[in-house]
Amino acid sequence: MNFMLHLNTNFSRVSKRYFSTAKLNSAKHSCKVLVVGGGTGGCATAAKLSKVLKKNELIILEPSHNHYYQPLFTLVGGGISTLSDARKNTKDVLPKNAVWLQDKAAEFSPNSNSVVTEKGDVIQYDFLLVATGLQTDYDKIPGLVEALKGDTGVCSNYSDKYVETTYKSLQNFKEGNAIFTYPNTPVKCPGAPQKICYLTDHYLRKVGKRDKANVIYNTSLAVIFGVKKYADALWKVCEGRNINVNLRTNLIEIKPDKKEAIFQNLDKPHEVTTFQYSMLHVTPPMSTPPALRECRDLTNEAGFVDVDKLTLQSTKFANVFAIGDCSSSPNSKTAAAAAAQCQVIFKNLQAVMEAKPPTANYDGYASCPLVTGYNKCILAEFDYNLTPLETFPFSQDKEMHSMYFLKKTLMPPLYWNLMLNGLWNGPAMVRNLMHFKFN
Ligand code: FAD
Ligand code: UQ1
Repeated sequence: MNFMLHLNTNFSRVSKRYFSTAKLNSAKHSCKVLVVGGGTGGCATAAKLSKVLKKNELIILEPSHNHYYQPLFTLVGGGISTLSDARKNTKDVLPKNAVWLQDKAAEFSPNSNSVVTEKGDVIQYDFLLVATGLQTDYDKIPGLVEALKGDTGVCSNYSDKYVETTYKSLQNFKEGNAIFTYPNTPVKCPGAPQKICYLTDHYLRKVGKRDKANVIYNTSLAVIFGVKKYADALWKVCEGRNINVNLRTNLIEIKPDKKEAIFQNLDKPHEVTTFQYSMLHVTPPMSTPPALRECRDLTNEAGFVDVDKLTLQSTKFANVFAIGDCSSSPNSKTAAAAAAQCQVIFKNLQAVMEAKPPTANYDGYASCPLVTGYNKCILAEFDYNLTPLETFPFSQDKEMHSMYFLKKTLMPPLYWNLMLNGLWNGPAMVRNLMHFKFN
C-alpha cells in the first residue's frame, strides 16, 4: 500500500523515457515543478525554487541560447549601451540546481498536467509556472519586416534582432520627420516607445540637427501615460521639446520604397493619414505565444493566462501560476513587476505544494524608468490602482540625473546578480526603509 502511494506521488524524479511511436528521439519527462520560459520572470522564480527543490524536481523549458536584459534595449537604441551588455548565455543564468530543456512548449494540457514540446517530448508536472512573455509580431504590419532590412531609417528597440538598427538610424538622420509609434495591442514596458523618442530629440540637439527635424509620437492610446502624475510631467517634456503627440493614431502599413507610414485614427477608423518619414521607430504589435493562446482552458479571450490578480494562481487550475508579461494580471508589463510577482508566486507555490491555500498577494507594483534624455529620467512607480507607489522620499515626477544613474548603472548588475538569482523581489523593502526614515 505504502509502496503504491510512493509510486503515485513520486514527483521527485525527472524520468526520461523514449517513445518508439512518437517523433524520433522524443522523450517523456516528469517533474514536480515545470517552468515554461526562462526569461526574466521564469529565471528569477526558478532560482528561488531551485533552493528548495532537488535538481531533478525542477525543469525549465526555454528554447533560446541567449538571455536578454531587455530594459537595456532602450539604451542600446540610444547608442549608450551595446547589445552584448544586454546578453548572457542562458546556460549561465538559469539555476544550476535545475534541469534545462532547450525546447519550446507547443501544447499545454492542464487537464492532464502535461506539456508537449516542439520536438515532441512530453513533460508531466505536478505544478506549472507559465512565463513565456510576449512575442513581437513585426509581420502584422505590412511592409515592416522588409523595411527593417538595411539602412532605411526604419528601426525598432523591441527585438534583439532589430535593436541595433535604431542608433544607425539616429546617426544617419539628416532632416525630416522622426516618427515613433505605439501599437494597438498590450505591450511590454509601455513607456519604452516614448523613451526612444526623447533620446532621439536629445541626440539631434547634441549633433545640431534638431531644427531640421519634426519629432512626432503617434500612439494608439488615449493618454500619453496611464498614471496621471507622470502623464502630466511627460506632457510638459513634450511641450518643452517641441515633440508633436498624436493620440489614438495607430500604424497600419509602411511603404518603404516611398518612405511612407500609414496611420489609422482609432476613433474614426475610416480616417487614414500618410506620413513621410526619414526615421521611423516602430513598437510592433505583441501577443502571447500561439501554444498559450490556443489553450483556451488556461487563457482569457486576449490569450493571457487567466490568473487571480492577487495570488497569481490560475483561476481554473490550482497547480498553475503565471508570471510576467503572459499573465492576465492587469499591471503594467515590466521586469520590475515580475520582480515583485516572483516572491508572491514562490510563497503561494510553496503553500499549494503543502496543500495550504495561497495567501501572499501582489499589489500590482510596476515601475517604468522613463528615460527623457542622455542623462535624465523620470522614475514612474505605481500599483494596480494607478496610484504612485514611489521608492524614494521625494516626488518622482521630475527629470533626475540620479534616476538615470539608477537605470543605467545600478539596475543591470542588480538584475544579473540579484534578480536572476532569486534575490530581488522589487523595491518594497527599500521603499519601506526610505519612508520610515524620512517621513
Ligand atoms: P521574457 O523576459 O520576455 O521571457 C520570456 C521567455 O519565454 C523567453 O526567454 C522566451 O524565449 C521564452 N518562451 C517564449 N515562448 C515560449 C514557449 N512556447 N515555450 C518555452 N519558452 C518560451 N521592464 C522594466 O522593468 N524596466 C524597463 O525599463 C523596461 N524597458 C524595456 C524596454 C524594451 C525595449 C523592452 C522590449 C522591454 C522592457 N521592459 C522593461 C520589459 C521587460 O523586459 C519585460 O516585462 C520582462 O522581460 C518580462 O519578463 P517575462 O519573463 O514575462 O518575459
Ligand atoms: C526594478 O525592480 C526592476 O526590476 C529588476 C527594474 O527592471 C529593470 C527597474 O527598471 C526598476 C526601476 C526597478 C525598481 C527598483 C528600484 C530600486 C526603485
